[in-house]
Amino acid sequence: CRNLILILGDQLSADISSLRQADPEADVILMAEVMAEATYVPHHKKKIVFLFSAMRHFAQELRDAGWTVNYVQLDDTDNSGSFEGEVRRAVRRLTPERVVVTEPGEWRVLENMRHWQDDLGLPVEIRTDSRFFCDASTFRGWADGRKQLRMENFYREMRKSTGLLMEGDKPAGGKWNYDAENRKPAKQDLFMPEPLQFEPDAITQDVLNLVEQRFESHIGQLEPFWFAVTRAQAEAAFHHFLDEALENFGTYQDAMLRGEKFLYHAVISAYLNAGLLSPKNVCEKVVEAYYADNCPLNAAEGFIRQILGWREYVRGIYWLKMPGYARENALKGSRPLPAFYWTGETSMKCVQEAVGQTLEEAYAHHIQRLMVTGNFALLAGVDPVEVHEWYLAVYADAYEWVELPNTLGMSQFADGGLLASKPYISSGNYINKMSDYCENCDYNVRKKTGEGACPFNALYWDFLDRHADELGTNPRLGQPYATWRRMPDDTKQEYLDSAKAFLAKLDAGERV
Ligand code: DLZ
Repeated sequence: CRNLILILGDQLSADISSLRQADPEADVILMAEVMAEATYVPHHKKKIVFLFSAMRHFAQELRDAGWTVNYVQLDDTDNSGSFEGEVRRAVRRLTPERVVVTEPGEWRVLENMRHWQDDLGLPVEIRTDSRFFCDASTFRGWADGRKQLRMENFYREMRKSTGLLMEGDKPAGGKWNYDAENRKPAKQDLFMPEPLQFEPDAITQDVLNLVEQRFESHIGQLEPFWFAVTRAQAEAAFHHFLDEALENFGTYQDAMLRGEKFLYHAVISAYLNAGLLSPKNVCEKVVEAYYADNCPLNAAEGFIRQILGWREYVRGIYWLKMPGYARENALKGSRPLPAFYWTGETSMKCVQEAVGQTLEEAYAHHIQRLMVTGNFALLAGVDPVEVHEWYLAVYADAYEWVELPNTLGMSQFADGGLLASKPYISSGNYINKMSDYCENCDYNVRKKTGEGACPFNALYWDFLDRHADELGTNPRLGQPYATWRRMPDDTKQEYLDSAKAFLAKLDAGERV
């Protein structure tokens, strides 16, 4: 063939740049399920099923559109187990003039790809991924010479350059940010929407069987499996969100409720990140909904901020700072990740719920990730690399480019404040305010120290005390540090003793 076009598992978009100017008569597409990608962290079973099934459906759509697709299944006898091995085999088989690929989302894969041209002895063209609003070099241009790389500034630039939710040169409604309206707790509601769910078809059923056999040791519940696995299904799921949940998405985006895994969230991140949905398209649809009076501005702006602002910003940071970024550990976290992150076996109701639904669905929403599991790991001084690898493994939407800055930077403050202007920490009080977890917990959120007290309470003050050197002058922590300094010594000591006793139990592997 002329060009061998490699399409990776998170490039399932018909307009992917590797297919530009391609010719179905002369070019061959290669897609491969490979063990290296399925195991570089032990991905959740549901995540692997989602991706393999979505890949197989995408290959089928390409064939229906007239393309020749060489699709390598995980259990094909000659499967070499890696991208490089599969490209090498395809080059032998098809003797192409050149290999074409869209840049991968992860630094690890790009590093490997850079050797292919020499190793294979033929041209390897790596193209920019045009599915994003902002490519790596544009981000670098924005970042150049700035002392601080704040998301808010980047986001405003992106609003101006795309015109999304802009009225002339002014933001819709006159303000850039409606976050203050987006922090309400929610109540249990019989009419809470659910994400649209899909029955597994024969292709998905095959993959379910494969994953059950080959990835037995990986965590996570395989069934019920209900994710969208095609673009059409993902679009239907997104339209369902527009109709049913967007209206309340903003107001309750930080709320948490027992047994409510999704609340008013869109639950489209796995689809977006695999390429089944287009970020540009979903943003345009939300802006349309706002101007058609189908949702309030705080919902539309909150949504746009996540996709146009935050998602693009973390990708920019990732490519700006890798590979060193993955090794940063500003607060020197060193504790192993507690075993309950893999089992959900803890008496802390909030953690039990967040981890429990993660094991079931390969999904938790951002406040569960940030203020429950992330908050706990940060307060307990867990090694940020272990925290990072956990998030990368367990969430269906997690690829390193998006997950690493979110975990290591935003959640664990391991980059020393590049992403976040303060660490995202809280005592039990915040969790109690935003959820109904605490009223159903074995621990007492109102009890500050000692037996039966919510562990987040003592851990919070212990964290601040432990990191006074690094964080004591942070202006955004002025208030808590002032409170801490004013506390009588014996009160302080009670907090520190309480935290110490809890961490000793944790380290001894006892149930906490
Ligand atoms: C995440 C993942 C998994 C589990 N398996 C595969 C695979 O077998 N084949 C594939 O092409 N892609 C897979 N992926 C997604 C890749 O890890 C992802 O494309 C790269 O890390 C670049 O972001």
